[in-house]
Amino acid sequence: MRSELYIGGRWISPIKGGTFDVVNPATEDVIHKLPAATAEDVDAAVAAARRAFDKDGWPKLSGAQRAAYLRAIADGIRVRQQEIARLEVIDNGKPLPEAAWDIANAAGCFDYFAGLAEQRDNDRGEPIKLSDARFTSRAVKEPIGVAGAIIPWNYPLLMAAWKVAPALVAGCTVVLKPAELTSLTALELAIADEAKLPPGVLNVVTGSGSVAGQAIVDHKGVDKLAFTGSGPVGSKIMTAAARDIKRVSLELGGKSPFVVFDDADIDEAVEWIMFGIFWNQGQVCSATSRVLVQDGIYGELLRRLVEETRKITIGNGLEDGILLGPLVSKRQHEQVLGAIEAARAAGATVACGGRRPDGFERGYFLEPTVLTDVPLGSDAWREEIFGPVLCIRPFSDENEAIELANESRFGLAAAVMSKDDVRAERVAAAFRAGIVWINCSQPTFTEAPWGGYKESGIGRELGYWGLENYLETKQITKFVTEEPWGWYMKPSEAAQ
Ligand code: TAP
Repeated sequence: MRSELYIGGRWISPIKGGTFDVVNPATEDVIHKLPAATAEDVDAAVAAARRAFDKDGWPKLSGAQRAAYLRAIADGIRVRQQEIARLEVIDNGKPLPEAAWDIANAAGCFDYFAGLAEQRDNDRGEPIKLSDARFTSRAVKEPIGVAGAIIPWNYPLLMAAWKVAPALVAGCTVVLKPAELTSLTALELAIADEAKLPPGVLNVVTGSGSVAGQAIVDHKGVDKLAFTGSGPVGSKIMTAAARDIKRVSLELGGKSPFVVFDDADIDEAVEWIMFGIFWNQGQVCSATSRVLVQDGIYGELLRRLVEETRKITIGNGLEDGILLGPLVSKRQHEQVLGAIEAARAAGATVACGGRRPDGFERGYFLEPTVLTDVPLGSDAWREEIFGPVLCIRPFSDENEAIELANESRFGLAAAVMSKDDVRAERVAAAFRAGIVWINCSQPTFTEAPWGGYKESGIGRELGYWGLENYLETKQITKFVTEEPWGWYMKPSEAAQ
């Protein structure tokens, strides 16, 4: 396990020398200590990133040259996939197969953006048809500059990859701050070192959001902020960015609906519903945590859902056959239990789960939970719980389902299940959400845009849209005629 900051291509101790504990959420043991960066360390990281961008030529490399570095990073991750996945488990708590999936996807993300880098070499800019034939014009894309990437704890390495890979391909340099709760694998991204990435192109600073994160947000040398996390911190970041007109992209939370019509296959629906809320212990921004089921199948579907939910194996993510690990931290565990209690007090019924499982005195474990009779005005129905807690209720017709689905300040994702494709497409079109799934929930592809409507964020990650997050648009206009310009207007022309 790494124990230093990665700045300017070197491993260094923080200037003021503080540390914070790394806790295994399955055992509550302190397993490591990491450096708590302060504003001085962030300053050094930004200076290194600025040098790499302004002087050392990272933005001037060809796409193919940058792609070679990204592919080397992807290979480096793959070579150590199992080892990194185990680090993710002891840091975040997720089951090992899920962690292995994340790490493979992180490597795939570097590969995918390497491909986009190569394609960009053929891009000479988009020609613009002007109304005046004496000029030609084209729009070219250029890197924004130094990107500050601030990421959460639910998909530690994968979230880092989603930001670092497109930023590097764009020609930006990066200062990355992982969440204090899960910094181990982000430091492993310094595989970049073995990939001979030029110094300063990627810098990783560990530390708290309020100190290290805030220092990145406030730093004049940072041109772009890319953030994933909670709405309140996203809002703070956007407010701070407004001071020096920093570019901002935000991927925030959600309370995503899953509408199941009564022509759906019940077993299939149950499987996707469970995947949509219990994967990663429900700590997923796009989790379909509000399920709406048409009344013809509501009773039977709920019965099957509770039956299957009770079968979920809970335990330390390193053990075989575990489907649900602990929540990430004591605070998160308390918050999710608190949200369940508040739901109960508001009138909801706990159909299953809702408490610490028997036999788990240590570790932040929680039973997968299904809540029914959740009042529409309650926090449980409206706010993100970010845990394995599902709210389910019946609906009678399509209009009611759409209305209930869209009645939210969030708009990250939404899902619909029906054998009637015309109806499913109609509902998909009616959803006010950035990611819509038909007959499934949660499949995520590096090639497709990811991001939310309304308070779920601004901008899109992944795909070409993710690359655009790190690009400025420049118009280059050329005067192409031999005719004199004649900047003065003749009185007769001015009158026209
Ligand atoms: P946040 O506080 O939003 O943390 C996300 C990242 O922002 C972390 O790296 C955090 O650092 C950093 N941060 C915090 N305050 C900052 C500041 N003032 N300036 C710059 N960076 C700052 O989320 P959380 O506390 O981990 O989780 C709280 C809730 O957010 C969760 O319960 C969940 O609802 C939501 N959440 C959503 C997502 C997604 S994917 N949308 C992901 C995680 C959490 P430290 O953590 O090191 O302090």
